[in-house]
Amino acid sequence: MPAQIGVTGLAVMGANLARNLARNGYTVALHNRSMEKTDALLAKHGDDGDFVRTETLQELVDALEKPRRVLIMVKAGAPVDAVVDQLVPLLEEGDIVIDGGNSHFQDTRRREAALAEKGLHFVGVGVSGGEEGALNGPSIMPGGSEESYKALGPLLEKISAKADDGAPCCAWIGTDGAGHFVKMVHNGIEYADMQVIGEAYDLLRSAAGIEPAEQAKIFGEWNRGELSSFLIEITAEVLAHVDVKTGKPFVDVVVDAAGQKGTGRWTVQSALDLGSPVSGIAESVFARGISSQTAQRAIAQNTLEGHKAEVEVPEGFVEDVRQALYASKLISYAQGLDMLGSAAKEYGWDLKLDQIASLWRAGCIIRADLLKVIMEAYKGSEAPANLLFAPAFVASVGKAVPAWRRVVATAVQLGIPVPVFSSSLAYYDALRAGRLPAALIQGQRDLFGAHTYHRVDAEGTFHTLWGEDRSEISAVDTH
Ligand code: NBP
Repeated sequence: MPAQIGVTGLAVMGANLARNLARNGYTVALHNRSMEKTDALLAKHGDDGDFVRTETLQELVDALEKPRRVLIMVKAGAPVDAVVDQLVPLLEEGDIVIDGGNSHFQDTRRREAALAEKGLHFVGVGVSGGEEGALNGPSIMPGGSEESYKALGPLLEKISAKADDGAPCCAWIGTDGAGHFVKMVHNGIEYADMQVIGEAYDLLRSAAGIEPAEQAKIFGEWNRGELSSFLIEITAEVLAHVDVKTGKPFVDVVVDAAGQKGTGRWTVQSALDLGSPVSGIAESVFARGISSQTAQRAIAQNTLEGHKAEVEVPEGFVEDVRQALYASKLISYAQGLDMLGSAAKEYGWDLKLDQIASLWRAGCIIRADLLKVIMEAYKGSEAPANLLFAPAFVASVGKAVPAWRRVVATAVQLGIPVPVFSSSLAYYDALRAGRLPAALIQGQRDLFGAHTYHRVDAEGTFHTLWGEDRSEISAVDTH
């Protein structure tokens, strides 16, 4: 029987997705550049289902039913181009090439356009959930043509995670690179979500002196309320973990320099291109950057003055931190979803934010109870212009604001860095400010560069003749 799908690239993600497909009843043709991974997979997990072993891409292509579906799971970047270049001459019109790796969405757009010219579908698919998710049900974000989704969607939906209501965490996102874009922003939100949890931990430890084992209980408790999420759950587990070698809390024996593979950075770079203010996500990427500047940090510890204020940690601090965490986390989601709105306009995608929130409800790293509420907020024709304007969040974030301000003020006075707590609060305040100092900036720009400005009391574009008579104003013809 011909295989229904082929997988090339059988490192951890490819192997687990292939096993997931086979466990769900599909015949899967296997291929890897070098044979070791193919044979290791078959030796260890050949019983998972129906696999076809192939040694070359030609054999892989020959093993597939038509239209062929070939899932590429190799390292993002040049390896994807190398595999696509080898595959394309072997395929026929209507075949579907799927890239399930973490490719940059602009690469996906380029590849999609190139393959479309040859009558082939190229589908960039965002897959979240790590190796565990790939095996047992990831959250899947496919882009590409709507037509290709008809042939591919049923397989992907079958192997995806299922939300509480049974809905698959997989849906067609939009054309060309939309799937990879949404996955990238998912990862940006993930960065911010992890950083705000880190800031909450740091505050509880450095300001309130709560040790990791005790904090594990606090995070466990928080996981039963509105913060309930995968990341809070694993935080409790990490904080409870004791290092076997030293008997110390695990977090105390780990070097405090956070790594990154680049999708957070891509989110911020893309946000800058779009003019989208994802300040919390950006601060979370920068926070990892600062943490890794270990040499400078070592000098700074003995050189830079802190001048910490003598302040008492306010009563109810733990609950204050919980509320500040909730509000900051929500801002990260609001900023990420707002960025999706901007991208939809820029790249011509019809992104459905309720659907995107829906398929993040299970399988992926940012899965959280909150996503149900976010999904509801975007349902219907009257979607809010910003997540924060949804009535449920106007109320819940509004309630958290006093605690949020106390926490940020305490952190600043004690010299505890809280870049995402504080920048998220600044974003919230900037959105609601009646007047921003942007008016002054426009004045500066007009003075040094004749960049012009708009007036609050008249239509049109203006430039002031700066110099001796600074009162002189001229209307500028912009046409
Ligand atoms: P890796 O990203 O480590 O890639 C290893 C695979 O790429 C191997 O099968 C290797 O073949 C193949 N490969 C390379 Br490298 N260069 C190649 C080339 N020029 N031609 C053909 N094959 C080539 O694998 P992974 O960790 O399974 O991740 C796969 C994709 O999924 C990546 O894009 C990753 O970012 C993404 N992703 C990973 C995770 C995760 O948790 N790891 C989560 C979500 C997404 P070889 O065996 O012959 O060297």
